[in-house]
Amino acid sequence: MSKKLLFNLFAVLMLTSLILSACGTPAAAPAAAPAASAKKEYKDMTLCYPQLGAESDWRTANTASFKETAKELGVNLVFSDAQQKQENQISAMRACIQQGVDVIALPPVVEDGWDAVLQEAKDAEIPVIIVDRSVSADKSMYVSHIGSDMVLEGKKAGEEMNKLLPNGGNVLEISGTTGSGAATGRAKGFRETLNKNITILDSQTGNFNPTEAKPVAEAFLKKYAGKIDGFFIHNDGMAQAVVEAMKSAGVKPGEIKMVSVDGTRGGFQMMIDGWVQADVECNPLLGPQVMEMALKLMNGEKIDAEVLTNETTYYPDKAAELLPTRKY
Ligand code: GYE
Repeated sequence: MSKKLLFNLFAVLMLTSLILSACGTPAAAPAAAPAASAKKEYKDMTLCYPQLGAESDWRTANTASFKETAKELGVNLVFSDAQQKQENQISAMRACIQQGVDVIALPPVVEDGWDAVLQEAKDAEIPVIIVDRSVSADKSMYVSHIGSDMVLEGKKAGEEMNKLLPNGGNVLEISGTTGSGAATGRAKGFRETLNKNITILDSQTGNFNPTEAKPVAEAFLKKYAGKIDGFFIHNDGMAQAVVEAMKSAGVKPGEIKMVSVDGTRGGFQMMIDGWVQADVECNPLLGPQVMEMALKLMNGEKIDAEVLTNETTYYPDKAAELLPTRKY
């Protein structure tokens, strides 16, 4: 071998080792491949859903949506029912953090009081998606909120009442759970939209629950007998309780106008029977969307910080035709 050839060979060897050391060891390249192929799938997901309770048909449909979707996709769902108590939701969340779930989806019963447990989830690096009602905690404490625009729902209800009582009148409100984003938002939007010639005579909570709303409705019908032109009821289940109370008090369908929220089958039936004149839709079927968001988070993908559900208002004219198509 000539001296020149030897020198050239040496130069090539040096250059190659230089390039290799600059790029890292050759073993580094194949090491990246398993990471890319380890994209998480639904079957790898453990999702915590500390449901707030079972107070309404809306809630039952919401629970079913999560359970059915999890089953279909093969997601391991850690489900619990807090029976409307925030402390139960918080302990369920803590158990999920302990267990090391992948994602927590939280439907908060009320808006305030979540900071500590949200911080604990953050410290454990478990992302939280707020579902349905909102929280008052800082936006940095959770990844996203998906649900309805409750203020908008209240505004829609106010517009319907304005149309139903063009000459003004007196209305009564039975609101949802005190301190919940759903009740606060609906009450706010309603007041912002209501015409000046309509007076809210009284407002009491029925906790989104028909059993609790019934005595409130009975007391209202007694106390304000002959003075009531309209009812704004924060959900269909409580509106059904109002119908029962009106029947007992001898009020005929449509004599007192009623605007309700949710758009459940019960709501559609009340429209068919002439008791409810407008039902503002609120969609509980959030399971598929939430699980899609959770999977994205598990794969390090970005998701929107606020996802609002698209909703409409239903009226008696189409109620009979639409009732068989309703899923909840
Ligand atoms: O309207 C009511 C339920 O938070 C939007 O909660 C939800 C409300 C819904 O109990 O029926």
